[in-house]
Amino acid sequence: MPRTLMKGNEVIGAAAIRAGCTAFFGYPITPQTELPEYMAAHLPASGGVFVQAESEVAAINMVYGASGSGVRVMTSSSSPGIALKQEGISYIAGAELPCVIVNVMRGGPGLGGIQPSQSDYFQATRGGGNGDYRLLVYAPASLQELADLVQIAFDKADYYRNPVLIVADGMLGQMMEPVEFRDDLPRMELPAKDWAATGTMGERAPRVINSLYLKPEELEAHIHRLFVKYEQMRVAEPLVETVGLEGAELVVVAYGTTARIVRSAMALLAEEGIHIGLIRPITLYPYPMDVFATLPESVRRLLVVEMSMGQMIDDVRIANEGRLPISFVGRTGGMVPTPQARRRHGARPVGRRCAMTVVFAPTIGLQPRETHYCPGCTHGLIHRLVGEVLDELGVLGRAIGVAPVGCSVLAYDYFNCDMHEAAHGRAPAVATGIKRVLPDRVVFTYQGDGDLASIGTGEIVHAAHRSENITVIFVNNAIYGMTGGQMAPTTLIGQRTTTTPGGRDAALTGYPMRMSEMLAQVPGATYVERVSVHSPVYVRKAKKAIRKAFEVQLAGQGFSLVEVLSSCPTNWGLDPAAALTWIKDEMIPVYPLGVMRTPENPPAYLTSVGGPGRDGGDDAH
Ligand SMILES: Cc1ncc(C[n+]2csc(CCOP(=O)(O)OP(=O)(O)O)c2C)c(N)n1
Ligand code: SF4
Ligand SMILES: [Mg+2]
Repeated sequence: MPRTLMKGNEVIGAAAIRAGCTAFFGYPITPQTELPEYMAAHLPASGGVFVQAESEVAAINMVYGASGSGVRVMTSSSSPGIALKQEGISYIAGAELPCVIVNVMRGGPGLGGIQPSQSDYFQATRGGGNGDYRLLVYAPASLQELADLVQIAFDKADYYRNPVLIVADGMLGQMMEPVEFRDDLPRMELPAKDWAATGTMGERAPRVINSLYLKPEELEAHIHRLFVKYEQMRVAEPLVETVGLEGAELVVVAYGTTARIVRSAMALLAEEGIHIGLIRPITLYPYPMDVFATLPESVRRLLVVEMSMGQMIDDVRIANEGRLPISFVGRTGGMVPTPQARRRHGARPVGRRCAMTVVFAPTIGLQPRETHYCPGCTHGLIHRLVGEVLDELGVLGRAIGVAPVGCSVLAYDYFNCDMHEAAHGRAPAVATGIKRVLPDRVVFTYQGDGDLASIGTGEIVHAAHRSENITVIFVNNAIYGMTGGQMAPTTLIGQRTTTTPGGRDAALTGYPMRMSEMLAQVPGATYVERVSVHSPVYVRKAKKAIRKAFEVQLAGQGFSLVEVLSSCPTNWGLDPAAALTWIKDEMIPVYPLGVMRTPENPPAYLTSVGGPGRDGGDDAH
């Protein structure tokens, strides 16, 4: 095969397809989004299936279903998304299903940042979810190794009937290198998938894909069986690269991107006549313990280098068995060590902020900040409307907002009130917690369409059902803005996005979700209105609706939501003016504007379920 210059995330997709992967289920998250995008563009053409799931939880359970049906299947994500997948990974390991999972790691804990990190080592090597289980974990350091290991991973997964995890990081995912998809990779004799539940077709006894063993002695026997195979892995699978151990007094232990940086440092030191060695684990589980027992006499000290606060160091301690002193150098939070090991604590990631000229008086509902939103984006305008309403209602001091994960993730920088930052989709649950313990505060969420209508559908539906006395500002721009323009549940039929490159096709990806219409059916939803901000007259109407929603909360009447049709010129590929026209011409016909629920006119059917909302003031809960 010729060598091709490719990006890391795309290499993973191409290698998986070569390995016979016919199903991919994912959810957008930086810095791995190019991988699902690659699969969306290439997998269907090679006869496979691609589904952009509504969340990582759904994606990993789609993997469970496809793997249990006997096909080669893959999913990928980045740290917070892999955290969400842990329940499913534990079930997949328990049911002994093969699959390949990719974690393009970024900094944590929590939402963290999007820069490269290695701080999911514990999560990767200690199981990650509940129960006694292990994954085979590969940590490539180059795109060629990534291409090879992805293909090998599918064989290993089938051989051991176990998930195989590949950990990369944002740097490997984003970098470009020449890659050859090799035909001479070591292949394995693989067992038949005589356990797959594909339908008996009346020709065999039923099969069950399961991880439930109610009798403790049966569960123990099952786990013992799993551990026989982990023991086989422990003996057969450790992979390690060593460089320059002979004659070295200092040996560095590093994996993945960090090992590349150490190689550069070694070259720089060699120019000064200093010789150090490198141990680069390629499998993180099983850990290559044996290499530490056979180090040359010259070695006096080990130095562990990681992009974390020191997670692999525990395995090095176990492997070293107290023979040599161990030191540690680590950068964390997305900081990458340099070959010169120079610390540049002052350096900050470059954002998308740009200066704007103030042309009208600001509201005190917002803080005087430069905006990070793209030119022509209407997020900022919607912020202003909310800020003005909070000021005009005189509730700024007791307002508490909840920001989502999306382009408005930095909403806490703008609103001039207390703010919480929530996990992706969870803002209505966070708002519930706040409102229940501080019932006299004015609590609102500000959420995008991916956040509210995809990963967070459960939370918003249940907050409305409970008639939580909160106000939701739902910004529908028909796309995932922040992650670079993937399909959202609200994307229009025919609309091109990076995961629907041929235009959204209802037969494959379903129909645009009309959340306001859905939520207006919920008994506990007291006030629901859809507005737009594509021209000044509509902006005024939008402000009126936002004010009404907060008034409903202040009257203690329960759940209020205003859906605002908003622009994303950047990902729609339109200039700001054309984007506003697109809202009018394309979005409004699909998302008609208007009031769908008010406390004054509850629909007749609600009498049978006890009536909507409540009254009695804003401390009614
Ligand atoms: C658990 C988890 N999964 C995925 C992501 C990546 N992510 C960040 S923002 C976003 C989508 C945002 O789209 P939307 O809610 O429509 O807001 P917009 O950017 O369009 O305003 C996603 C998927 C994440 N941060 N956390
Ligand atoms: S990507 Fe889209 S939604 Fe995000 S700030 Fe830019 S224009 Fe606005
Ligand atoms: Mg959006």
